[in-house]
Amino acid sequence: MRKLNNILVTGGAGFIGCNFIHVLLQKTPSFSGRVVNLDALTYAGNAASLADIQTQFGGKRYFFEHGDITDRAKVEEVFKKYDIDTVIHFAAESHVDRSILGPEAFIKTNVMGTFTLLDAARASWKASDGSMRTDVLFHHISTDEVYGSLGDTGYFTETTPYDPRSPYSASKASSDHLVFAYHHTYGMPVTLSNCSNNYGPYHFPEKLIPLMILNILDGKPLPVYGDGKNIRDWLFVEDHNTAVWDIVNKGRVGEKYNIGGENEWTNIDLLLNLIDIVASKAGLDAKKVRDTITYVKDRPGHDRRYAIDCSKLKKELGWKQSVTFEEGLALTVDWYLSHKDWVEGIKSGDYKNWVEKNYDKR
Ligand code: NAD
Ligand code: TDX
Repeated sequence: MRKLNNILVTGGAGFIGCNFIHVLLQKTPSFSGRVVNLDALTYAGNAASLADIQTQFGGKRYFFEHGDITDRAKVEEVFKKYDIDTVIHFAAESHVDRSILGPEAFIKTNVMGTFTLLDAARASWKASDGSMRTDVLFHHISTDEVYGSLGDTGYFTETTPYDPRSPYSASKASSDHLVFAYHHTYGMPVTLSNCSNNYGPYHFPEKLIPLMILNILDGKPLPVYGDGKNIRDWLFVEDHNTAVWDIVNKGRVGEKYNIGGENEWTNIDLLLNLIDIVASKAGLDAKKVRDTITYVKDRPGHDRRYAIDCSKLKKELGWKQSVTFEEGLALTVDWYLSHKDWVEGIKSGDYKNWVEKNYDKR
């Protein structure tokens, strides 16, 4: 029986991880355990995203550990200090464009970091007879990008061969292989999920949707890569996280599950839709905003289309999306309009000082 008492969330100060911690601690009454957030607070990590969690649960059910997943001694210390029985591994370098400009950090965090966590878990989860405990779980968060790029038809399934094409997706593919290697070789109980593009609150504004929302509000150009016809499958972040929780609770050990929105959009159609939503909520002239669309040089190796078949997750675990794209985009735009402090903190860079200003007062 899985324990799920002391959960180590890596990368919990990032976009999806911080949403996960909110869902788990504030909206999951069946969970009464502790959450430890191990995060290096890179440029993408924002401790202010968890300020309410710190106030409500800090030192009782929520613990922040500032550290790097490649630091073996730190990872071992965390396993021991909190008696970790479950790992939910979100931490990663996550932006494709950054991986093109500087791949090394992606190899270090996504490959070496995942290896370090797996190996520390293996050492920590040895039973007294030397075998691997079976009441523990390592859940790895991965991406649909490991499967490569689709043409006009077809879907990624769990058996689609890996064909990563960017340094980011290659590093994630590598981490996926390491996770299953630890399962097959050492008997580590693992599950893995490959999800499509997420959107929602706390999304760092280097990614398409938050970047466009903020640029529309600031009257800045809206950069569309290539012909704007690349297709992504979009899923509201809370729906990703309920799927993760279902897999962690009920997923079969040694299995992978695709998670998706079943919601494909070309980038340009998505942007036109977003312009209408933001313009109507912020009182802007949508036509004038459309004039700021600027086609720019394409991303090298830009994958054309991603589309996920998530029927295994739906059939086996009974998960489904709870929010339509229309509802999710409206919620997201409202969130950015009503969280000006969070946005300003990022724009000014002040979010980087949050730890010094707040956590050190504990
Ligand atoms: P993010 O970039 O917003 O957050 C990453 C977090 O990891 C940050 O808090 C950062 O500080 C932390 N981190 C980075 N390197 C670290 C290190 N060496 N040690 C400890 N912490 C470190 O990323 P995200 O969008 O929240 O993505 C989370 C996970 O989900 C990633 O594994 C990503 O590959 C995967 N994923 C993301 C999407 C998406 O649409 N964003 C879709 C599918 C899968
Ligand atoms: O300014 C932009 N203009 C533009 O046309 C940006 C930032 C992006 N794009 C395009 C590129 C993609 O076709 O929009 C699409 C989405 O781009 P991103 O937001 O960078 O996401 P993507 O590259 O699809 O990857 C995301 O989804 C899968 C996450 O960043 C990954 O971490 C996740 O694994």
